[in-house]
Amino acid sequence: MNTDNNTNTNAEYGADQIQILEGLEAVRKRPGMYIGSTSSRGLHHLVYEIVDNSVDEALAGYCDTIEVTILKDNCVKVTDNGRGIPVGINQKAGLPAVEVVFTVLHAGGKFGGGGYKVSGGLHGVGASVVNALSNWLEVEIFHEGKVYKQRYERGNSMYPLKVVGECEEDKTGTQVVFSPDGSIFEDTVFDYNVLKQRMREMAFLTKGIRIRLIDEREGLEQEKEFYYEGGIKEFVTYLNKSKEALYENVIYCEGEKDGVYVEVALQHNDSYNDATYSFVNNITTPEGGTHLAGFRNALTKTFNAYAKNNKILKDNETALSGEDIREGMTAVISVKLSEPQFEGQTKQKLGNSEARGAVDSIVSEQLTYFLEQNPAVAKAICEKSLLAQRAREAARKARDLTRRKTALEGTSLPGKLADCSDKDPKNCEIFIVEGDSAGGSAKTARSRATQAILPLRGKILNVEKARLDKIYGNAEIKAMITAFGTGIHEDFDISKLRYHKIIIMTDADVDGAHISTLMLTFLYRFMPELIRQGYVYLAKPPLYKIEKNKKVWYAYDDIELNNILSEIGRDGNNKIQRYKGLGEMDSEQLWETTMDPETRILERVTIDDTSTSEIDLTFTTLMGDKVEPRREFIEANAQYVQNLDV
Ligand code: TTJ
Repeated sequence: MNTDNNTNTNAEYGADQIQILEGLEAVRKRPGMYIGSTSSRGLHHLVYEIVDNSVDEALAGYCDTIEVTILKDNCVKVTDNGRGIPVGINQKAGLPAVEVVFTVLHAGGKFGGGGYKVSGGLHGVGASVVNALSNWLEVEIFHEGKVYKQRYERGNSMYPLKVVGECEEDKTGTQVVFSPDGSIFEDTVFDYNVLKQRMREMAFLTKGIRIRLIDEREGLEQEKEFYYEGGIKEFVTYLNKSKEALYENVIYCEGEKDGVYVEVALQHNDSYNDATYSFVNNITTPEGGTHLAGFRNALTKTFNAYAKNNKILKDNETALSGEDIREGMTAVISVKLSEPQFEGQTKQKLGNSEARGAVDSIVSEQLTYFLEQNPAVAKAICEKSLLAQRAREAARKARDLTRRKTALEGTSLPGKLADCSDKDPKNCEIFIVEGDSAGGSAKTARSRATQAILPLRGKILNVEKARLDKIYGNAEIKAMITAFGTGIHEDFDISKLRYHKIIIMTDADVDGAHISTLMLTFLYRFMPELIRQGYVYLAKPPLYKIEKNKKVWYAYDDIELNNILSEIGRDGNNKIQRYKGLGEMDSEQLWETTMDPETRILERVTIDDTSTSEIDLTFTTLMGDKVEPRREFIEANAQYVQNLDV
C-alpha cells in the first residue's frame, strides 16, 4: 500500500492509488515481461526507456538537448530541455499527469500527441516500469518559473506533486533521477560504453539532437557529446570510415507517405559486404521486415531501369540481382510510424504493410532522380554490380562443382585434418591451429577420441577484402568448411555440425591475435550461427612458465605471474620462461596448459546483439585497408575485439 503521508481528502484519490499500485506490483513480480530480462541488458534498458521520452519530445520539435549522467551509487540522471511533463490534473485519473506517467502502467505516450512516439517498440513500456523497478525515483519539472517535484519509492509516490523552488521564467524541461532496485537486477553497475553506443545511435537516428553522456563516478570520470546535423547520412559515413568509399557523397532520401516518415542513406565502398541496418522508431530491426523489403525492391528496380536505359546492361543480358547491387553497400533505413506492428519469433521484424509501399515509392522516386543528376556515381555503382554479378556466377559454378564432386565421391575430409574417432558431435572438439609445427605438437598431444586438429598454414584469407569466388577457392577456408560439415550460405545446416566446440588456438602474441581475428571474421560473416549458438571458443595458452626446485607453474597473464612469484618467493632459484608461441611448448606442455579439458582455459566467443552495426564496424575497422582508423581503434580498445565479449 501507499505509505505516503498525504492528507488528500479526495476519496477517489485513494481508490485510484490502490489500482495503480496493483499495476506496478505486477511489474516487480515479473520484470522480465516488461524489460526483457533482469540482466545487465535489462538494467541499461531502464535508461533507454527514460531517454526515449525525451527523444519523443525532440521529434515533436520541442527539445534539442538531452543529458544522461551516471551518478555515484549507480544512479542515473536524465535531463532534457523540452516542454516538461504536464503538471496539470489529468481528468480521468484525477492526478497530475506526471504522476500518471510514473505510476500507471502503459501511460506513456497518452499525453501531448503530434510527432511520432518512439515508445511501442520491442519493449517501449515507459516510465512507470522504470519507476516500479527502482529503489527510488525523483522527477523534477521546470515550468513557468517553478520547479515541481515528486519522489517515488519502488513505484509508490512519497508525497503529492509539489513546488520545491523557482527557476527562470523561460526555462522548461524534465529531470529524472533513479536508482535501480538491486533486489531485482542481477547487477546494478552501469557500463559507460554500453550507454555510449546506444546514445550515439540515438543521436544518428534523430538529426540535430544533442545528447551528452557523462560519467561522474569516482575514477571513471568521462563524458562525450553526440550531435549529428546530417543524422543517418553521418551514420553511413561513420560506418564507412575504415573503408574506401566508391563515391564521395552519401545518397540520401527522405519523405513521408501514408503516415510513414522515411529516411534512407547509402554509400558503396570497396568491400563486398552488404551492411544494411534498419530501424523503426529508433529501434533496430535485425530481422528487417516491410520497410527493408520496400527498400530492396526500390533499389533493384531503380538500378536495373537505369542500367537498361543507359545501355550499361544490354537487352539480352541478365538483370542485376539485388545482391549484386548491394555488394559493398552500407545503408541505413529509418522509418517512423505511430503504430508499428512487430512480427516474427523475436518481435524484431516490422509487419506494417504501408511501410513497404512508403519506402519503395520514396526511394524509387528520389533515387531515380539522383542517378539522373549524378551519372558518374550511377555508372560506378552499376559497374561494381556487374563485377559482382560475374563473381557470383563464378562462385556458383565453383560451388556446384564441389557439390557434384561430393555427391560422386562422398564427403572427403581435408587431408590435413587429424579427425577424432568419436562421431557424436556433442563430445567432439576441433582445434584450428596456427602453423604446421604447432599443429604437429597438437596432434601428438591430443586426446584422439574427442579432439580433432586442423592446422592452417600462415594467415588465413581476409574475407573482408575478398570476393566470393576467391573465398570459395581458398584452400584453408575450404578445409574448415568441409571439416565443420555444416556447409555454407544457402547450404548451411547447423544440425550437420561435426564438433560442438570449435577452438581457435593461436600464439599469445600480436600475430596470433590477428589470426584469431581473421578466423572470427570468417566465422562471423559466413557462419554467424556457430558463434550465436556458442560453439566457438578461443584457447588460452599460457604466457609464462615458472620453474623452481623442479616444480612448475604456468601463468596466463602478468597478474597471475606476479601472484605466483609472491607465493613462491622472488629469488634466484626461479626460472621464468616467456612463451612466444605455441611452438615453444612440447606436446606434453601443450596438452597440460591449453588442451586438457580438466586444466585448460577456454573463452567462449559471444555476440553482444545490442548493436550489430558496432560489431560490423569492429570487424571492418580491424580488417579493412585504412591504417589510421585501425590504429586509432586498437589504441582505443585494449582488447582486440570490442563487443566480442570473450
Ligand atoms: C507532452 O505534451 C505536452 C507537453 O509535454 C510533453 C511531454 O511530456 N514532454 C516531455 C516528457 N519531455 N520530456 C519528457 C520526459 C523526460 C524524461 C527525462 C522522462 C520522462 C518520463 C518524460
